[in-house]
Amino acid sequence: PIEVFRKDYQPLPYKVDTIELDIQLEPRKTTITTQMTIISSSPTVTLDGDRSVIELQHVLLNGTLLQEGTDYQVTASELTLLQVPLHTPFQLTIQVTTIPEDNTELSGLYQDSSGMYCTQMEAMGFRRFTYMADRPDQMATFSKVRIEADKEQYPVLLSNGNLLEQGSCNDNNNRHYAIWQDPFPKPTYLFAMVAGNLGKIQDEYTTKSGRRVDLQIFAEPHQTHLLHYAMLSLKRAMQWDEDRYGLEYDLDLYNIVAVDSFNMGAMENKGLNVFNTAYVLADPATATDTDFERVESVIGHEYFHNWTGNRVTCRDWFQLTLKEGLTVFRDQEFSADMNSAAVNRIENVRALRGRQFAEDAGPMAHPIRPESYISMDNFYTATVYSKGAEVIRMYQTILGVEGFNQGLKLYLERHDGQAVTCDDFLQAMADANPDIDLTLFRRWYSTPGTPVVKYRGEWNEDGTYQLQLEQETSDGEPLHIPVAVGLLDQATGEEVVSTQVLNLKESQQTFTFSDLAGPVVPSILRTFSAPVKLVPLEKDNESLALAFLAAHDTDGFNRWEAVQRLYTSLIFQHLPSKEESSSSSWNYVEQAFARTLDTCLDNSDYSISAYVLTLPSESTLAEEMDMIDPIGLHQARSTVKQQLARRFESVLMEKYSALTELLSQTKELKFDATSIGLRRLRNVLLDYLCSLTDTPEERDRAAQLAMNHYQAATGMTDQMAGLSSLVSIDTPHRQDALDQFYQQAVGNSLVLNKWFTVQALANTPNSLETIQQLYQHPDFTLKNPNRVRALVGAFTMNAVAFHQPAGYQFLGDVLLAVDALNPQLSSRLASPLIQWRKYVTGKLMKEQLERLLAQPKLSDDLYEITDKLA
Ligand code: BAL
Ligand code: ZN
Repeated sequence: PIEVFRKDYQPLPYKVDTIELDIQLEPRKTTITTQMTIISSSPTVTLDGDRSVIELQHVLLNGTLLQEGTDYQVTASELTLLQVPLHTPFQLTIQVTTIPEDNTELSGLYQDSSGMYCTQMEAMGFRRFTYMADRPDQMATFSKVRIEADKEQYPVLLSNGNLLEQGSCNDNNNRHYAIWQDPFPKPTYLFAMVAGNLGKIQDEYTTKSGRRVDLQIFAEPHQTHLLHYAMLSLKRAMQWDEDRYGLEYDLDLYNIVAVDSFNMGAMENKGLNVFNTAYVLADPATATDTDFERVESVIGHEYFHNWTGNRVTCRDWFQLTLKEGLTVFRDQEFSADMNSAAVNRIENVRALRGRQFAEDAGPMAHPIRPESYISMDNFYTATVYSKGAEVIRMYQTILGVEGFNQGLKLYLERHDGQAVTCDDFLQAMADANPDIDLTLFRRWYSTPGTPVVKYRGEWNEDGTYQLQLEQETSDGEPLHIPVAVGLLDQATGEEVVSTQVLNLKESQQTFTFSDLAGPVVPSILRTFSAPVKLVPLEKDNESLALAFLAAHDTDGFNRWEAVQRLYTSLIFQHLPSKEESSSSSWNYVEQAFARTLDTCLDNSDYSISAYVLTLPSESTLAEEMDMIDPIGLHQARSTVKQQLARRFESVLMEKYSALTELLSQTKELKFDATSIGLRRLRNVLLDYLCSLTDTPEERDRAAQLAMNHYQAATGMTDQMAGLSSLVSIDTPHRQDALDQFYQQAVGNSLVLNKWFTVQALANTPNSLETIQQLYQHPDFTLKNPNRVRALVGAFTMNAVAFHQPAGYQFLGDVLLAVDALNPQLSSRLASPLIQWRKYVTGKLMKEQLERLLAQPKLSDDLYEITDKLA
């Protein structure tokens, strides 16, 4: 495997100006003819092409057939033209053939399980389609894309841009063609084509400058009724980008296609987004509230890429966060505006801590702008995406919303139509805000690891409060960290200093607040103003301060955070290695829990209450431990959950019933923030109540409650909540419900995925056996990434099933099987193993990695992440 370094970037010595493609689709032999105009300052021109999937037929230069050996050479990954005209444009024609049916990597041109043809070119799929300069700084105009296929099997033929022409083929009446043209020059990774038997829904949107845009969303014909929420989300996203940033859509047509077999969530190809069905199909009967929220955010995300990604793209793949961090930030802001900002922030921080912090602490830790890669596919990570979005958010925190918006405007104006770098982004932000020094901020792009910020406060009788902040980073050098702080009066709980942003730029800095009437309690890192870990320098009164913040903080995020910290400390006291727990920890948790539960119906922040009542996830907790005992951690968390359930059983039941009553008042299932919040809260209460299963009577009660919840459910959210509780209880209802759910899932791949997942996550002693049986189920297939993630991905999150010798062995077996088909998928699934060093069972996990490394045919993707054993 070859490692590529950021420092080695070189511009191409030639430019491909225009590209014409002719694609003759046949499952066993598709022929692709490319004509391009090139101008070169070098006598040799090297194009990328993957000989394992494409077969070169011929090469013509200005119409003359070239000879292999004398005129060009082909290796496994390149085609080199040995003598081309210098400084004058020439025409190159290349014909290749490929077998889409055999392309199980789902990169390049492939066939989905329904038989539809589709493409996925990011990051380096185009070289699996034909020979080309397959890199993002090479932007060409795709002036003509002609797709030809069987008329009956593939009535819909799509590509980027505008449809110029379509019709029957003169020489064969069974075949038809379509010709597309994209006026915007683009890199190869944004090219797409689709051919299939598809249904669609359509609508239109008029931009604020009056452009009428036709909107079409395609799916398999029996799925089109599931596309309406995506359409609504698309129109909202178009409107929001105009309102918030003044950005309008730039073509007359916006197409989206839903594909069942897809490695990523979705893809922002210019004018033709391709979506994983999981992020576009949704209706109340088949999708949960979380699914609906994801559809809205991913539709938004891909739409927002049209400016941040497509109009201005990346110079090289090391700059991926330039478009991804920025676009995730934009989709987060969109979701916050459409729903609740506080809820959205909590959800995003939960996700960041659960995944990105672990990445930053593991062997694949990398800065948001990586320095090297073997397989770029391995760097579509939580670090590049989610931490990248946090870095963008910090610009906004430091510069203010107005300053940030000016910077973004300048960036897009200055670089429209270009492929640029993260440095160019920072420069635009700096130039638009000359009064603010961003010199040190640049280090966020090159520093891996999660910084730790430590604090200590001191109240002085002269009415001042001194807050001492220290930072620890992976390289020992300081970062520019915006720390949002407010102060609360210790006696009254009132906020006496509202949120201010402190610019922490040194290893240690002290900030002084004056004119205070009395002692204060600080609320630090409000709304999670930087992606850091916050810890007190003195632990003595930490719990007391957290309990105070849990009760009084005006910042909703930090109130939630304070309760999470209290839970964490209590759970850690229940680890097998700890001898005793302190009663004060329990008292603080009990008070915070009681207060939240008592008032949870008093205002409409139901989602916030739900999240405050939810214990931190095992992955978030694990992130705070030097050495992880996964089973001990699982048990400690379960113990605290049960203690809370037992202590508050009657109030939990009372609120559960009140929520049932409230929800039953609206006949129609609604998806606004309030209705989602009501369901979310009720399902958290259900989860607590169903954790009480120690005696046969308790088990019966829990099973009955879960079964009733499941059967009375009016939508998928409640159905899944009931079923999730039920599958972890030893009761005959369990299999009945699973069988019933399976019947309901027949014919709907996404619902069937849920059936697999709910069982893979079940908290039962024999869950591994169940999972292994499901792996043999006729509906299980390694060819559909969603199905694999639904079973195997979920399995790795089930501590009891996964963290045992047979569990590691099973994952090793699966990885070998998946790697032979789809390396992008195998390398993703392997990520739980690579954290082996932090686990008490690490030796066993490492053995599986060694086993993989000993395989002669391991993919580069899997090799890169497993080869970190030393
Ligand atoms: N560009 C890959 C998919 C996405 O992040 O939108
Ligand atoms: Zn993206």
